[in-house]
Amino acid sequence: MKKILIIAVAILLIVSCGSKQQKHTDPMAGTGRTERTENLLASLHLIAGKGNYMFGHQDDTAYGIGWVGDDNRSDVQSVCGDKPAVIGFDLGHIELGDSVNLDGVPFSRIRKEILLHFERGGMITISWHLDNPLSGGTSWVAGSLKELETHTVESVLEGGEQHEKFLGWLDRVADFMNSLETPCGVRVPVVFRPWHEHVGSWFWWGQNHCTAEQYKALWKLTVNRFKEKGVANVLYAYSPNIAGNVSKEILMERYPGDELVDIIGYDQYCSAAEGDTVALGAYASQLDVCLSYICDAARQHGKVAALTETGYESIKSADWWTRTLMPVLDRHPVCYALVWRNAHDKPGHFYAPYPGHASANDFVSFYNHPNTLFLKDVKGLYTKK
Ligand code: BMA
Repeated sequence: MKKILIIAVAILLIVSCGSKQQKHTDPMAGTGRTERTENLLASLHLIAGKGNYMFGHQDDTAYGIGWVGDDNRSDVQSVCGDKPAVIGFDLGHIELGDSVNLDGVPFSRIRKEILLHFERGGMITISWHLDNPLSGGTSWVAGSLKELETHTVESVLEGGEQHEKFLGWLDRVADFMNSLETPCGVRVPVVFRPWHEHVGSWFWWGQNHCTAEQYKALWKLTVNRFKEKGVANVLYAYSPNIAGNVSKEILMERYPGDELVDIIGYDQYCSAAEGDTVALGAYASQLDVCLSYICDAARQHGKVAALTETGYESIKSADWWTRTLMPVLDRHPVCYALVWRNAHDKPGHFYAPYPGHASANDFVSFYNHPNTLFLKDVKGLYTKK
C-alpha cells in the first residue's frame, strides 16, 4: 500500500513539473541568490528604464469588497479584466507562531497565493507588521507604552535583552521565505520590505525610537540572519515615507548600505477630504518631489526605484487614477506602484476599485494607459535578460 502511494506521489510530481526529471534545476547566481531572483532584479531595472511601471495591490487575491477567501478572485480583475502585476502580502504575527496574519489571512493561504502568482508570471512583495518584542504591543507605538517602545530596537540588537527572542522571530520569517518553493523545487523570488516608513515614528523602529546607527544595525541583522538561514530568493526594499520638511537627506539618512538593499522605495498616501482639490494637488506635488529624490538616490546607488505603498482610502475622487496618480508616475522611473488593501471587514478601508465603484471607469483608462503594466503585460520577469 505504502509503495503504491509513493509511486503515485512520484508520478504526480513528474506530471506537475512537466518534465521527466523530478526536480527542475534552480540554479544559483554567484551572488548567493538564485538566478531567478537576480533575473527579477534585472527585469525591474529594465521596466523602470523603459518608463513603464507595474501596478500592485496588497492582499489582492486573498479578499476584497464583499468577499473573502474565494479562489482566483481579485477586485482589480473584476474591474479591468486583469490581475495586478504585483501582489503584496504581510507576515505580521508569523513571529508569534500564529497560523493567521494580523489581518486574519492564514499563512497557508498567503503561501498558496504567492506560489500561484509566481506561476502566473507576476511579482510578489512582502511587508512585516510584526509585534513589539519588548512591550508585547503591536507594530504601532501606543502612547502609554512609549518609553518602553523607544528602547525596543536597542533591545533586539546584539547584547540587548530581547536579542535571542528576536533571532527566533527572524528565523520564522526566514523559514517562510525558504518554504516558498514550487513542487518542482523552484524557490519563488520575492521582494521583502522590512522596517518600512521609519522616517515617521508610528512604528517601534521609527525615527524617534532609535538612532540611525541602531536602525542600520537592525537592517544588517535581518539580512545577515536570512543569509545564515540560507535564504536565496529575496530582494530587499528600503522604503522611507513622507515627513514634514522632507529632503533627500532625510529620506536617505538611514539607508543601510548598497550591499544590503536592492530597491529604493517610498511610501506616501493621499488623505484629501472629498472634493478637496487643493489637497489632491498637494499629494501629487509632494509625491512628485519625493519620487524625484528617490529616483535620484536610486540612480546614484545603482538601485531601482519604486512607489512601494500609496493609495487614497475609499478613492473619493472618480478620476484619481488618471488625473492625480498617473501623471506623477509617468514622470519618474519607478518599476512599480502598489496600493494598499481592500479590507472586507473594515468599511471604507479600500484602495483599489471594485465593480460599481465611482472610480472603476477611470481605473480602466489607467489600465489601458501604455505605461501601466498589469499581469498580462509582464513577460519573463524571471528569465535571463
Ligand atoms: C494598515 C491597515 C491595517 C492593517 C495593516 C497591515 O495600514 O490596513 O488595518 O492591519 O495595514 O496590513
